[in-house]
Formats: sequence, structure tokens, C-alpha cells
Amino acid sequence: MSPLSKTGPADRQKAQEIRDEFLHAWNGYRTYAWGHDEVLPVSGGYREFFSRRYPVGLSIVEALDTHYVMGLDDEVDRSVRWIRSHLDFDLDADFLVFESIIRLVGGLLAGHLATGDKELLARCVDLANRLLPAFTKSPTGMPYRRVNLRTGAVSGATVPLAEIGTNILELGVLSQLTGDPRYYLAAKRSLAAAVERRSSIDLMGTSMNVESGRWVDGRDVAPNPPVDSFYEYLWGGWAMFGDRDCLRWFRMFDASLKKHLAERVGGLLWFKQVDHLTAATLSRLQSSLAVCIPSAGGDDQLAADYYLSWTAVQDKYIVIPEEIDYTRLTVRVPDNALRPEYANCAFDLYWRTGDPFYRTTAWRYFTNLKAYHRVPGGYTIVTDVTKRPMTKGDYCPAYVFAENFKWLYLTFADAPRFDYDSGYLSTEAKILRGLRRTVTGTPSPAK
Ligand code: DMJ
Repeated sequence: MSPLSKTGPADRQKAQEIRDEFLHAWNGYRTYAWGHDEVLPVSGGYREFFSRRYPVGLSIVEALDTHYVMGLDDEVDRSVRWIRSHLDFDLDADFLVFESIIRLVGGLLAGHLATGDKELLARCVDLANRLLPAFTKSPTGMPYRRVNLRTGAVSGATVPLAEIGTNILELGVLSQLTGDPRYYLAAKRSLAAAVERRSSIDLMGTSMNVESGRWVDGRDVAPNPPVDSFYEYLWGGWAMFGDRDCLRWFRMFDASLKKHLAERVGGLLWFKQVDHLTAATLSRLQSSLAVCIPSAGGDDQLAADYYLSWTAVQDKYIVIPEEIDYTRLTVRVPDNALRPEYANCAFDLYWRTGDPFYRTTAWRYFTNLKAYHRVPGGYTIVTDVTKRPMTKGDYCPAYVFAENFKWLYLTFADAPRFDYDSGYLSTEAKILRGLRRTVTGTPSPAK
């Protein structure tokens, strides 16, 4: 949602600390993994995200607009130089379409919007053109999971709902910037094809065969992955482009979510998993990735209540586990892959309400992040939040450079390069609207 800002004055000291910790994570990437996709901050290694043979500097692309809003202009320059001289998408490799769109297309777009650099937009157009066959070769218009960037060969006909419908923001902005409607139309057609397959009680399945247009998995697991951002992007289609179909669809699913999935257990709000045809209850599990979906649009009270549920989990486990059984708040999947969603939701709600509670709880998330995920080489995943001491792994996902520290920084900094009145961020925290280019120099929050 992009509300009129209700945020209070900057808390400069906290913003500075967040920025320093972002730089600590970034320095680990620069030292051990520069030019590769992701850093292994404990062993000092790296790993590639899309293709073992072809790094695309994913963390560099993910970090572009984070550097910019934090006023780290040397890092912006260094990153743009690397992209200009090294990034080439003419690769004989099968890339995941959804991840390419939210991370690379979104990252290059946000980088272009931040800097005005035309090369970033050109790279973005080139990549989007290589991804388009995933949509245009599909008989239903819903994209295949993978596309070979060189040949345009598609693969993966069974696709989770989030991957079918998380692209209208990035592709829509690309259409706006280029004047080429093909990107927006591909995204809209895909959304419409998915919505058409809803059940008579307005519920959706989890994954679809995009060739036959039939559900492969008929459980409605909203707002959990792998359907989460499908709903976020229906709201986004309305909020960014004024698309009334998207608004109508969002409202329809919002109503069915409240009617068939929402329930209270011990006073806390959760969403059960149901059969999409009958609404029969199937399970009561909850993924920590779901927390920010209700706050992405629609009903503020629902979003606030759901945030409270996850705050109870944070209070109980300190670091939020990947998945819980919400009937007893017990852990089902004990790791935390440096998940940013709680910080995302804290920002959304602070931005909309100005309630200092969201700063307080976001700060708790940050201090826990620092206490349990920080290592000398940067930030790393926790493998089991229930162990004492908590056990750490050796991996810093690239989204950390786009999301965790940016959500936190925007919550505390009152960042001069971000327009809190008109801003809009994607599911990967790419700032697709509201980057201010007129503010020059380094807006260090400490000054
Ligand atoms: C990010 O890549 C995006 O937020 C995506 O929508 C799902 N979650 C991961 C981070 O947890």
C-alpha cells in the first residue's frame, strides 16, 4: 500500500546503527563473493542462485536501491560499474522466471529509478524480453517456471500460484518506462487466467498446470507460500496502475480469506489451510513468510492483528522459526533463513498508522538479528531457533541486501531519498515508486 505517510521524525541513532549493520553484511559479500550471486559468510565462499555456471551478481543487483536510500553513493557507483562491464543475460541456462522478475528485473528497475542510468534499464529490457517466452509460449498465458535465457526454451509446467501472479508490478513499471505494453499485458493476462480458475466459493489452489489450466494441488494455503505474493500483487496492480480488475479480484479474495480461512486461536489471528472446493479444514500450519501479506493492502485491522500473532511468536522464540503449528505455537520447521517479512510488516504498519509500537517491535527484531545472525563475515542464517545456543548455518541470501535492512532503515530514518507519501515497494522491497532523485550528497542519518 502506498499511504500518506504518518511516520514520525527520524530516530537518527537507530537508523545509523541499521545502516552500519547493512554495511557489515555488504562488506562480507564484497570481500568473499563479489560478482557471484550470494556469500557464504562463515566459510568465506560463495554460491550461485540461478545457475551454477553463470553468476549474475545477484546481491549487487538486489542491493542497488538500498545503497541509494542509505546514501551510500560509492557503493552505487561501484555496483553500476560492475553491471555495465559484467552483466550479460545471453546465457545458455534455465532461469526461474518468478525469481528473475522479482529480484533481477525489479532490482535493475529500482536501480534505474534511483540513478537514471540508462544502461540499467537496457539490461532490464533485455532480460524481460528473454523471460517473455515463458508467458507467450504458454497456452493459458500463465508462465512456465523456467526459461532458457539464450534459446527461449521453456520448462516446468506445474507452477505455484505466487509464481504465476507476482509480476505485474515489475512488468507494469517496465511498460510505463518503455512505452511497450507487452510486459503489462503478459502479467495481466496471467493474473486473469489464474483468477478464472477460482472455485465457486472464491478460493484458489496452490499450484497449477499452466498448459492444461488445471489445479495440481487444490489446497488453498493463503496467505502462506507458495501463494503469498499472488494476493499482494493484486493489490499492487490497483495501487500502482489503478487497475480496477485487480482491485475487484483483491477484494473478492480478501472476503473469502476472512470467511473461510481466518480463525482465532487463544485470541490470536491465524489462517488455516482448506480444500478450495469445499473449504474443509486440512491443516493449521503457518509460515513466517505470510506475515506481511495482509499488510500489503486492504484491511488495516486484519494486518495489525496478524502482526500481533507473529509478535507473540517472536516473543516466544526470539528469532521467528520458518513454520509453526499455530494451535499450540509449536515449531514445525526450526530454521530462519534471515527472513525479512516481519520487518516488512512492521514498516507497512508504522508507515500507515504512525503507531510507535511498530518501531519498538521492529527494533526488537533488529537487535535479535544482530545478536543471533551476525558473524565476522557478515550475516548468516540460523538453522535451529529452538537450540541454545542457536545454531548458525553458512549462507546469506541475496534478498537480505534488498529487504531486511531496507525495511528497518525506512522505519527509523525518515530517509530523504524516499517519498513516504507516494512510495511503493515490491515483494522483494524494490522501490518502484517514490525514489527522490533531487536529493544530492550522502544523507547520513547521523548528521
Ligand atoms: C523474498 O524473496 C520475497 O519477499 C518473496 O516474495 C518471498 N520471500 C523472500 C524472502 O523471504
